[in-house]
Parts: sequence; C-alpha cells; structure tokens
Amino acid sequence: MADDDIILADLSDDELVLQMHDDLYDGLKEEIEEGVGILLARGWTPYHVLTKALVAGMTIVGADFRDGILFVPEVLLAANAMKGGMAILKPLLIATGAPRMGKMVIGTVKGDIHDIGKNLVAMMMEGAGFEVVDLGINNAVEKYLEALEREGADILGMSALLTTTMPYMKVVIDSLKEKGLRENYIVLVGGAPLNEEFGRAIGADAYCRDAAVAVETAKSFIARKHNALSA
Ligand code: B1M
Repeated sequence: MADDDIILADLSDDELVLQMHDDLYDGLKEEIEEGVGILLARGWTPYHVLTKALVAGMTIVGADFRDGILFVPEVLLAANAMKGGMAILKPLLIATGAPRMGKMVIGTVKGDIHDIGKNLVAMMMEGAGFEVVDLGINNAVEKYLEALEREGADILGMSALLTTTMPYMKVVIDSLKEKGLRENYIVLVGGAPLNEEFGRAIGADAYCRDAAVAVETAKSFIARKHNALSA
C-alpha cells in the first residue's frame, strides 16, 4: 500500500507509533502532527507520545545519520517534523499554576546548533514548575554569564551534542569559578555524547541523561539549596 493510502486514525496504537517513526524519518511534519493528535485523543499522556513516538523515532534517524544513510538535509526535515509534534505537546507538558520551583537559564553551547534535546528539557522543566530562560543555540560564555546575572537564576543548564563542542562547557564553568560565581548556581549539563564522568571532570553539579532526569535532578538540588538556607 502506498503511504498516501494509509489512514493514520485506522491504525492500532502500535502500528501508529511505527508509522510515526517512518513519517519522522521521512520528515513528514503534517503526518507527525496528526499522529500526535490521534495518540492524545486516545488517552496517551503527552510524555508518552513524546518519548515513544517522537524521541524513539529520532533515535532511528540518528543511527542512520551516523551510518551515512541519511544526510543533513534529510535530518533537518526530520527535526522539523519533530518540532511540529513538540509544538503540540508543549502547552500540555507545561502545567498551569504549578508552584514556582526556581529559575533556569539554558542554552546550547558555542559552535553547536542542535536544539531539540535542549528544547525538550526546557519544556519539561517548565512543566515541572520551573521558570526557564532559553538562550537558544551557539552560546558564548558571556551570554550565559549575562543571562544568569540578569535573570537571578538558580540553575545553569548547558547542552552539547558534539564531541567537539562539549569541552566548551568547562570554559563556562571555569569562567564562573574565576569570577567567584560558581557557588551561586546549580550547573546541570546534558547531551548525547556526555556521561557522568565527563560532568564530574568539568566541575558540573550533575550530568542529566534525559529531560526527565534533568527535572528530577533540578528538583533535588533546589530542595537541598532551600534546606541549606533554612538550616
Ligand atoms: Co547532528 N550530529 N550534526 N544534526 N545530529 C549528531 C549529534 C550525531 C551524533 C549524528 C551521528 O553521527 N550519529 C553527530 C555528532 C558526532 C559526534 O560529535 N561524535 C552529529 C553531527 C556530526 C552533526 C554535524 C557536524 C553534521 C555535518 O554538518 N556534517 C552538524 C553539526 C552542526 C553544528 O552543531 N555545528 C550536525 C547538524 C545537525 C542538524 C542541523 C541536521 C540536526 C539538528 C537540528 C536541530 O537540533 N534543530 C542534527 C540532528 C537532528 C542530529 C541527531 C540525528 C539527533 C539529535 C536530536 O535531536 N536527538 C544526532 C544523532 C543522535 O543524537 N542520536 C546528531 C533527539 C533529542 C531528544 O536527544 O539531543 O540527545 P538529545 O537530548 C536528550 C538528552 O541528551 C538530554 O535530554 C534530551 C531529551 O531527553 N539533554 C539534556 C540534551 N541536552 C540537555 C541539557 C541538559 C540536560 C539534558 O541541561 C540540563
């Protein structure tokens, strides 16, 4: 059957999720948006739609990009389709009236233009009641420092997806240290090529494997900070 003939609403949940992985791979934004709407209407939580349909689909794209089966233009289309789905989920993930947990400044580091994971973290943090200031991509150290001070932030979040850009996180942390500001902020880092050891080595407070871990980690550090202040 040709793709044109597939009626997404007629598919079972499992079939639809597989079809969405294909549609993401093919960069079909409208189909992804439709699929997201169908799963939500069937009672899926926004978080499950995000992880099972979108993030899992992007993992397949990533593997074929790595193996030279997909190239930048195709991956850009896939990323665009993913963003279409994320735009629908964003307001649903962002709880209304959640108590203010703290403020995070987040951005992708200098030299790096990957923003999907960072956007997901920002969304999930907002959903958990954090105020988030998103600096976007390609951030030099000065941009982080200015924003942290201007916003009176509690948390600095940095994202890097390239092995060549992840060392820049250390430049930012070292700069905070040099200015005597390091202890003022909880520094969380994330991105596919990082790991806990790297996080420790550059002097971050924690490495966060994914957006859900970022939320839990931020919550526990904020709770510790409040406890320390009230002791
Ligand atoms: Co790029 N890319 N890319 N890419 N890209 C990767 C990262 C790569 C692993 C692909 C591969 O070879 N398999 C590879 C890096 C290899 C390496 O460094 N070892 C790579 C490369 C090489 C490149 C270029 C150099 C390609 C080229 O031009 N020849 C180029 C670099 C451009 C630049 O940045 N200067 C490039 C370009 C692009 C596109 C523009 C085409 C596009 C980005 C579009 C966009 O973001 N708007 C793109 C994409 C989409 C990818 C892959 C396929 C997918 C990334 C993604 O969005 N994943 C990626 C392959 C991969 O990672 N498997 C790849 C989905 C996202 C939800 O996951 O970002 O990991 P992730 O975020 C997770 C966690 O990591 C964590 O939580 C998120 C949600 O759970 N997390 C954080 C992330 N940031 C966090 C911050 C936190 C906490 C947690 O702060 C507290």
